[in-house]
Amino acid sequence: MLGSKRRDLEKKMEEEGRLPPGQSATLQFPVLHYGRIPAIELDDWQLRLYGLVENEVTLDWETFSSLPTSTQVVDIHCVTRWSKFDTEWEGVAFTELMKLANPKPEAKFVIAHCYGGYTTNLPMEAMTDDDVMLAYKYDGKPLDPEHGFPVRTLVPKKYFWKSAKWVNALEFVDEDRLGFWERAGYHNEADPFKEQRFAGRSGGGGLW
Ligand SMILES: Nc1nc2c(c(=O)[nH]1)N[C@H]1C(S)=C(S)[C@@H](COP(=O)(O)O)O[C@H]1N2
Ligand SMILES: [Mo]
Repeated sequence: MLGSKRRDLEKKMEEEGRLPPGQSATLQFPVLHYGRIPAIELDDWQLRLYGLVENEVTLDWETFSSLPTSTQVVDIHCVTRWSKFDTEWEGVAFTELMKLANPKPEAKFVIAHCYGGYTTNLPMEAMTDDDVMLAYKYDGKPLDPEHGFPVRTLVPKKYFWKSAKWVNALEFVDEDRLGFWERAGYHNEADPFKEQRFAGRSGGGGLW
């Protein structure tokens, strides 16, 4: 049964230290976002790298999808308390894009901008981690529209709201600027293992 499969997985992940506090395992792939799913044509799609960079660049699909890719298997953790294990993604490493844009030394934060207006912010150190990518395949197939087609950021060490679906720009800035959920009171650092769900609160407490 699904229920016992789920619980067995959860137990195993807990034993392996892969289940963050306050999280439950899911075998599904829940869909969460604010607003509607944008309809994006590959012919119109663009990714802009701008702000404090030596080289401002705008990539079209053809150019972006010919960049070297990497594949990785990671666990993802949503602040609404589900964790999904061993998810497989393919895409372009953030560090690969840095080679094109060449951020200036003053660039300390990165703001991801999305079709539909969603934003999320992260420090450069978090973005340059070797598991951060602009993912365009999940489980060997193009992303589904509801999961961010054609491209999303993937920052697996943070709660999943920091992984921006339908991304269309990365802005490099010197001072931090809160994104959509961060302005609404979510924790700016968002480390699931420290249970950084909400600002001004280190533990899980309250709202959920
Ligand atoms: N553009 C955009 N990206 C987004 C969101 C959003 O509302 N808009 N929601 C975030 C949140 S809160 C979560 S939990 C994940 C959910 O990703 P999924 O629907 O692929 O599971 O997307 C994140 N990325
Ligand atoms: Mo979320």
